[in-house]
Amino acid sequence: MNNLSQLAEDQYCSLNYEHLPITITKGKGIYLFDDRDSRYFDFLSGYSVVNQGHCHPRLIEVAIQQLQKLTLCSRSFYNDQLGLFSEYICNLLGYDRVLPMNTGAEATETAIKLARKYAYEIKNVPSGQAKIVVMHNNFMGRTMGSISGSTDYYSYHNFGPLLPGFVSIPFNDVFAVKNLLQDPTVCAIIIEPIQGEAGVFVPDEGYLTRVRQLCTEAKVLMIADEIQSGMGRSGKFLACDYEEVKPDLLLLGKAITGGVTALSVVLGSDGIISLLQPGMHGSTYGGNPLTCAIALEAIKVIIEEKLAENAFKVGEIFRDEMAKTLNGKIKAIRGRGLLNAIAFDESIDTTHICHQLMHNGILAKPTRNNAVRFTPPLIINPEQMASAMEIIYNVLATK
Ligand code: IF1
Repeated sequence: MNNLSQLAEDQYCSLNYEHLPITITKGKGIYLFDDRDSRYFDFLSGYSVVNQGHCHPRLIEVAIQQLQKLTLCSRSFYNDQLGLFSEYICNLLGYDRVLPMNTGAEATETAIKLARKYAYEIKNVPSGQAKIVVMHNNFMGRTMGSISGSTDYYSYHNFGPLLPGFVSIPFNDVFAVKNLLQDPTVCAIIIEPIQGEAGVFVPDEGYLTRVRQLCTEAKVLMIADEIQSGMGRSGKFLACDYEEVKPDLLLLGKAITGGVTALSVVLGSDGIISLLQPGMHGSTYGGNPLTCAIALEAIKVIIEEKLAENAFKVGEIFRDEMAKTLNGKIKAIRGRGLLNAIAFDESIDTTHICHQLMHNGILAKPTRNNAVRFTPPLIINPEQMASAMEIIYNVLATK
């Protein structure tokens, strides 16, 4: 039955999303509630945004306090939150500077601009010839630079002319990286340490280390897009932490504010981030005091509540238990921490699976390559995961 808000959304809002037929009215912790007050396990987390759980009390409290003081004043002036946030995140992750934007795509665009500045002003690449290496099946966002590096037809089709200067290679292929980095016009490589939308692909052990070494040798910027895999989602604070690899530019977004406001950041050395001087880059909302106050608290929640550690532990339970259900329909269980996906045989309709899961109290969404992502908030405990897995098992067993 369509309710009034669904009808209004269908009639007046853009049609660029496929919905499950459900109207969400409330979120709390690992649960979402619909307009009939039915409760669901949220196994999407807003696409890995509410890692801290929906409406985490510490985040709501900080937001309320800041809302009553100052929400935004532009970066034409200092504000009393941006410096505190900047110092905290730079010291936490070992970078000199942070450039605040709003969406992940804006962080990607900022990284592309920094990479090209680096090419022409530091690496001496001839003007206009800078190349950026991207991965097949990447997802960097929906803006023109982001989709110009995409290999997904629906992401770039009929949006031309696209930005030139992107070369795509297979993910998890060291030789492809080695070969391409021989080209002196290559200035950067953008890589998701775990490919999320592609279907949750974890690279071979040592791959990130080799990419780091090759980038260092070729003076190419290693840019890690941890917008989805970061903030504890992978079972470490950053997915790069599994190999203790430090990228030259680190992109974060999504869960950096736990879903309360929008914030993305680009972290890097002073020498790179300072390539953008006044008048070269900016954003109306970038670095606003409301989102900085919330982000500072959101990161502290992940650390103090040991959410990455919990994701590591509960994620292992999920993969181990679901692997026991491996049957003809399930091709693979992939992931790290609580960034997991079940890949199905091509004969299985993953959209139908997600509808069945919804009717049984679990909200999840498909990824590319006929998989369903299972990404609950990182606060989920083993008992709650066991209850959710029983539902997933029963739905999959009947398919
Ligand atoms: C949609 C996907 C996930 C991202 C990575 C940058 C961005 C994203 C690794 C851009 C954003 C979102 C976008 C949203 C759905 C969701 C998504 F299915 F699109 F691919 F999570 F897998 N890098 N991913 O995952 O960040 O500009 O959205 O803040 O466009 O449908 P954004």
